[in-house]
Amino acid sequence: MAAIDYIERIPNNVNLAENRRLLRALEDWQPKFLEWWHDMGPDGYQAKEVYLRTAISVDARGWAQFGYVKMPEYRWGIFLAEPEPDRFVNFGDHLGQPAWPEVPGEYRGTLRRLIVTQGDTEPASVEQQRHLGRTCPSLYDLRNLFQVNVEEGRHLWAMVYLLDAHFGRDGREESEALLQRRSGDRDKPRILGAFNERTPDWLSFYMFCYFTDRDGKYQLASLAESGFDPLSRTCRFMLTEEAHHMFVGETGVGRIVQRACELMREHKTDDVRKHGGIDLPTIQRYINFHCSVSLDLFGSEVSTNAANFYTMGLKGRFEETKKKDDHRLKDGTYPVMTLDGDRIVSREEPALVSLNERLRDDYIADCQRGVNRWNEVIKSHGIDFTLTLPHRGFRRAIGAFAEVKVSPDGRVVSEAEWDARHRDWLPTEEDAAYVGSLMRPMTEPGKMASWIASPARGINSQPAEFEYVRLT
Ligand code: BYC
Repeated sequence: MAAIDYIERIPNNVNLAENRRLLRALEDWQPKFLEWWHDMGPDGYQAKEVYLRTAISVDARGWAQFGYVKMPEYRWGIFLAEPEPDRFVNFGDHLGQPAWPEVPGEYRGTLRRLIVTQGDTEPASVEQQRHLGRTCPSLYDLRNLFQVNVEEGRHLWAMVYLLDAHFGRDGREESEALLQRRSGDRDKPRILGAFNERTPDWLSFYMFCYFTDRDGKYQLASLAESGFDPLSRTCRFMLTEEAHHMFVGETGVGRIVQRACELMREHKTDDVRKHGGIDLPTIQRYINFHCSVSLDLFGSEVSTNAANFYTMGLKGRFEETKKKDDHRLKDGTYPVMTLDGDRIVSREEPALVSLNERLRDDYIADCQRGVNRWNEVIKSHGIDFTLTLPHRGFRRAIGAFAEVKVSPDGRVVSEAEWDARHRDWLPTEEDAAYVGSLMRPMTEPGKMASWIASPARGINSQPAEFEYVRLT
């Protein structure tokens, strides 16, 4: 077999050619990554040409190149956002010190854990989505799925770069372990709950991109504030890609909502299932599920871990540097929703330990904005129905609400009420079976499955009938 030119093969702005030690580590890891991609990446399309964007630089005016690529030949690159000259640690005990180009020895373990937790989500999502290609609603959607998948692969590369470049042998072992855990596996599961759930159909996929990738946005934005400069720069560039994933989620759900509304108008009925659509109450139940799973990803409301990450200068708040306060948070408080018997109340907690909840608040406000846009679609069809986010206490497995049952409108309910009502609140087996029955591939260029409206515009301004994936 011809030798692979890794310097050519791995586009990068980290001087890979001059860092022989790192290059060797990545040369060793890359075939294992490809083996994992082959076994756990998109099923059935590895040999097809897909119209993908590839990151080739970090230039804000044009970092992406579009073209047909077979996924295993995708050029997974390593990019850090341009360094900010004279950057400082902007929060915590080291506030005002120069940002760290290397890992501070005393924080090595904590930092490694954060990077591994972030890195673990990336291959997990590819595993969760690997079978979806076979039931794509259009070539446009198929291409978007694969774009998301290859970029999650690139985000894994980004974290592996940090581990290999800055954590020596431990880092290399963690890089291998990232390829060994498996989403949903009983013996070697992925680290965080949401990444062990199934993504059985395309409605779930869009919900995942909307809700779970948005957790990615908020976690990456907090890590982008890190005093460890390579992590900050890596996350800043990852955020530019993350935006497309959330776009796929928001417009995907939006197009399903739109199609439901069109069918409701056309057939003068709420029962769009008869006409091959996905009804709004089912969409609401999927929202309830995916939002609650994603809310768990922020950790406990009151967390000493979060306080430590902040005090150490490793993980900041969303838009930390824009906030006008002391950036140490030793004295302030923050209102946290919690339980008081069977009532949900707001309680002032020390600001430092409340950082997970604060980030969750930023996230919920962002989630609501997209839901408002879906509701505009419903309203524009003259339909009286409002999609809502479930209460933050609904169906939680992590934090203060994990012990109780909370309704989507925020009441602590009895086991009996939960048992009687949860089928109204969460996707049922019938919902899953019905949505599953719609999952038949539509691969004619420009055509859409019955349950989803066409996108407003093509990728990279391509026309509607563009052949995003060449199947022959
Ligand atoms: N599932 O004080 P606590 C993305 C653990 S998504 C399972 O409550 P902490 C993406 C926790 O690890 C973004 N375990 O929470 C999206 C801890 O364990 P240890 C991913 C959980 O530590 C779509 C214990 O419970 N990035 O990029 O303050 C596609 C008590 O912890 C969960 C990150 O998450 C859970 N949901 O915060 C592709 C950023 N929640 O240490 C990609 C890095 C908590 O006692 N991670 N636990 O053994 C972090 O910042 C923090 O680890 C967390 C948890 C925010 C996740």
